[in-house]
Amino acid sequence: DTANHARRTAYHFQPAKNWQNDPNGPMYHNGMYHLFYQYNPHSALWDIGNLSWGHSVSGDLLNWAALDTALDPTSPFDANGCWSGSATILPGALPAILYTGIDASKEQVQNVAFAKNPSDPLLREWEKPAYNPVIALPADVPGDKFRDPSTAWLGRDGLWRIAVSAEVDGVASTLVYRSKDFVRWERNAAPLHASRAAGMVECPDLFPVAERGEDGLDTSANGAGGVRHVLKLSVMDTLQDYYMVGTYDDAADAFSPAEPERGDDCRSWRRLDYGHVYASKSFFDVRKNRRVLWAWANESDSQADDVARGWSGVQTFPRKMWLAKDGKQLLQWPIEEIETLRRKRAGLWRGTRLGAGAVQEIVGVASSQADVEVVFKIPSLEEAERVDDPNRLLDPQKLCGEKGAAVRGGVGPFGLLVMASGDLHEHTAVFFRVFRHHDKYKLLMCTDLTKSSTRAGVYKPAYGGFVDMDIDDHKTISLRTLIDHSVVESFGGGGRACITARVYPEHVATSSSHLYVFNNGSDAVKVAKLEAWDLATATVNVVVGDHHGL
Ligand code: DQQ
Repeated sequence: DTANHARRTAYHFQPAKNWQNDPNGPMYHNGMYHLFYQYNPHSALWDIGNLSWGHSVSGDLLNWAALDTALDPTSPFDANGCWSGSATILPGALPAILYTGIDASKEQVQNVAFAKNPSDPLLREWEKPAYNPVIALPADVPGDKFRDPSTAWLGRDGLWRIAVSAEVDGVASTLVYRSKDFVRWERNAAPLHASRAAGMVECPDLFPVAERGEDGLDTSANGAGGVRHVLKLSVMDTLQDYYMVGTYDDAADAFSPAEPERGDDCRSWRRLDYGHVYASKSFFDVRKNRRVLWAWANESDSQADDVARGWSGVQTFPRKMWLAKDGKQLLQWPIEEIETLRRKRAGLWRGTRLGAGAVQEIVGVASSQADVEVVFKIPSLEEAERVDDPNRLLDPQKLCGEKGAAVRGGVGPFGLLVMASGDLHEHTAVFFRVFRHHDKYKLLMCTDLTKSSTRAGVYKPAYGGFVDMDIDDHKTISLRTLIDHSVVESFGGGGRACITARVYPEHVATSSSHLYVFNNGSDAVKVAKLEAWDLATATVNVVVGDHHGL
């Protein structure tokens, strides 16, 4: 029906139909971007035994053409599923994939696959050598807890390394394997990371970042100085992705965290996104010298809805990722290619003042498919809400739940109302709020979904995170929000805090969506600048004759 059709995204990656989850093996090769993804070719639901690698190609990371599945569960070493993995481009421009197979006896093993014809620009066919698995299940790891090989990196000793997730003696571990030829792999005695507390971790990603500047680095870059590393882990317990910046020593294959005080339970590391994304994976884009991140954002309505729609799951919009000047946090930003989709523009340019209770519509853009950039100026922090008990500042999501967009504050809540019905009955609020504990200020960012849909049975939490910046120094806070039918993906403070949410408003069946800027604090704030663009519909795996869009 119309409401269901309206959920389909216009520029966030989706297959034409069916279930997708983790991004797999992203790479740039021979002038083409490749994205593989966990895919169930048979239905809109996840099916433990039926996962294939879907495969799409793109020249610009915006428009995608769907190819046949690259890997299917057809061999003894993956008969029960081709699970997540990564791509590495071997010397001689030979792309290789390492992935987890669920073998005929339902045990997790690591397999290799090579492009059958590396000069085929589309890399359509993949060969799974009969000598697989290349890494059998170790004796000290349970059969269902050994998976998700990372992209490989080369050490100075000329050996390839990969990280693989495993539970070893009840300890969540990120194992390192080394190989000379990509076929015979040997496990290091010491894991790269281990935590007794975290539960099973999945989809490890270890990658270098430059100490200065926004350029990305090849996954094997290290040593020369000016290089730090990031370890990203996905935690099954919370279904969240966490990361730590640090240094990686390839002589000992050891990772030293920049913030050891956060401990080894990665659930107290930094969050990649405070909304709901999981199983992220990055790759080095040599075409534009940047590191690009993909992540899966699942549906938050019901399985019956997924079946009725015929699809489930999207990928976040590709994000460029680099190290902030503080050397501790990553900055994330939508790749610049999105600007080519920008069409009609609307906005506020002349320093509009938003007094207490202001709600101002941004007329001229249809807010279901848009890109919004806004800069707020905070004239004074005088009225910031005082918090005496510092424990109240420990759980930002809880704070966003208690203090939603409708709860009056001092400095904030101010921000955007997106995907709003004309009567504001339905709206998704993306906003900031400043707290003060003694002489320290804390900047909270929230995406409040409680009013996002009038429908029952949809998960409508308020997501939140603190933006790690000195708000009293800057007195300025930026917000970028990408709106795409059922996705609201926001970047606060220049990409310091990201919140991705899925929304299912009902009004879209019968009317268009509106966009507002608001302030529900007692102190006025200023909109230094607000620009909003209608975005064109990209060609994302569409079946010819089935174009939807504006
Ligand atoms: N999804 C894959 C696994 C991975 C999990 C299976 C993470 O390989 O651990 O679809 O979402």
